[in-house]
Amino acid sequence: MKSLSVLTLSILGTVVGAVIGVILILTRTLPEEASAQAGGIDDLYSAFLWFSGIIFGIVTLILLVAVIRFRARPNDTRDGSNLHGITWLEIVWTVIPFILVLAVAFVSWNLLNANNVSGAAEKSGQRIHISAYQFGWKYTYLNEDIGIKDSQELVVPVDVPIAFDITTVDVMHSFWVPAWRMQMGATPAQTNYASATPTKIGEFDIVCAFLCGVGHTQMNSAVDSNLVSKVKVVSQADFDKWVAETKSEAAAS
Ligand SMILES: [Cu+2]
Repeated sequence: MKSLSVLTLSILGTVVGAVIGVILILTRTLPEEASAQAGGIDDLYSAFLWFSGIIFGIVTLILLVAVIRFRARPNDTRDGSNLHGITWLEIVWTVIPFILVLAVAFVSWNLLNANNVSGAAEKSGQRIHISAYQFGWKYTYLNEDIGIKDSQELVVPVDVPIAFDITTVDVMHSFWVPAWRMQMGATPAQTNYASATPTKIGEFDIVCAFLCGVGHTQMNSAVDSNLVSKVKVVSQADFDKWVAETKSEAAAS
């Protein structure tokens, strides 16, 4: 026990933590990946989990050994030694976390940038405006050839980049499609932007991720009794059909 140095403990902690990280990654539960951007987000999430596991391992191991090894023995009523600042140690424990946080910010920024397909959507995809309200969502299709206004339903073609702009008519909401790993806040008096390229045909949940009032849970399509519908990802042919039908319905009413 006496021969255990901080370095040995750190190496041991790294090994233990790496194993904990792998267990966390293997046992994590995430929704299915249904957009071109989801894979990158999940990989980054795994990397952070693994890294957190390592830090957890090092800290916990050193803590445990310190508690056991330096505990007060029975009848030992002396005060502990009075330590003043150790400058080099304080610099180390400030600089290391600072570098780690910067690194996390840098890789996250890079990935979010790479995941931004707004430019491609403007050129050859769909542009959709989401208006959030207490308690639901309205969708307006901005491409001129579509022109659907205030739809209660979000239907999008598969494998097409989509640029969303998001506003709210009342309080803060947050538009979240977990399967796309896409979430964007709706902020009063401001327009926010998000984008995604759906890669799977099907219906996926839409969730409001900000507590926005008593009806907050009504903005979650995963709750069966709710009126809010899931996002429908369909083939281009089915999308064209839906657009034609919705337009003729609007014209008839
Ligand atoms: Cu909401």
